[in-house]
Amino acid sequence: GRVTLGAQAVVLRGYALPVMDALLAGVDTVTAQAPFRHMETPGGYTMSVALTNCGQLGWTSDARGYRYARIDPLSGQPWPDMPGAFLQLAQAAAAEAGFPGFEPDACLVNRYEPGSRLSLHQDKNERDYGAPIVSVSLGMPAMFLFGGEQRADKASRTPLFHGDVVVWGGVDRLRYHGIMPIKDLPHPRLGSLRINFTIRRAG
Ligand code: MD5
Ligand code: FE
Repeated sequence: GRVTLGAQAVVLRGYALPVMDALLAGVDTVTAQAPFRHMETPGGYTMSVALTNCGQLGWTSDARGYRYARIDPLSGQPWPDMPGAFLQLAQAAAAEAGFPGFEPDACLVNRYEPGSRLSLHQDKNERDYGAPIVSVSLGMPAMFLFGGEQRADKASRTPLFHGDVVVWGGVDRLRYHGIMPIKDLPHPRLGSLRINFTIRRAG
């Protein structure tokens, strides 16, 4: 099924399920080379979500700010390659949602434990807002908050489940969004974890 979040934002329910084994193998390959870690925010907090990246560019945060970088600050090495299954799924989902020709160069992988949350924010570190962002949810469910272009705009709530893919672009690309604190509803395959990866064109 398809759930409309905005004029150019759509949830494709269960779209990733047919390739789930390849996606989970991809997460394992990436995290073996670039482990999940809790980054510091410029404001001095430690993020409750742990993250890593794959692809040419990786999103990082530290006391100096948020940015995309070619080198993993933990290993001093380039981020792992983006698994082919991530790229193929993202390009198919983007085309399905009206964004043909998506050429991503970055993938941010988030790991949530019970209680982890992501407060309302905009994704503004990418160079070109013309490209969509494709998000893939694995494991425990989450309540996604989707607001407007101003932080104070009222946010709607949509649950995201294992295998759901969401595509955002165009007029919805700069809307505030976040994830409510995750409830402990263990998943048969991932246990008490939620993993979300977002495939982007950052550079
Ligand atoms: C997550 N991740 O589930 C969330 C939501 C992030 C992030 O927000 O920045 O890693 S994925 C939904 C998302 C991603 C990018 C843009 C928009 C939504 N959006 O414009 O609404 O870990
Ligand atoms: Fe975001």
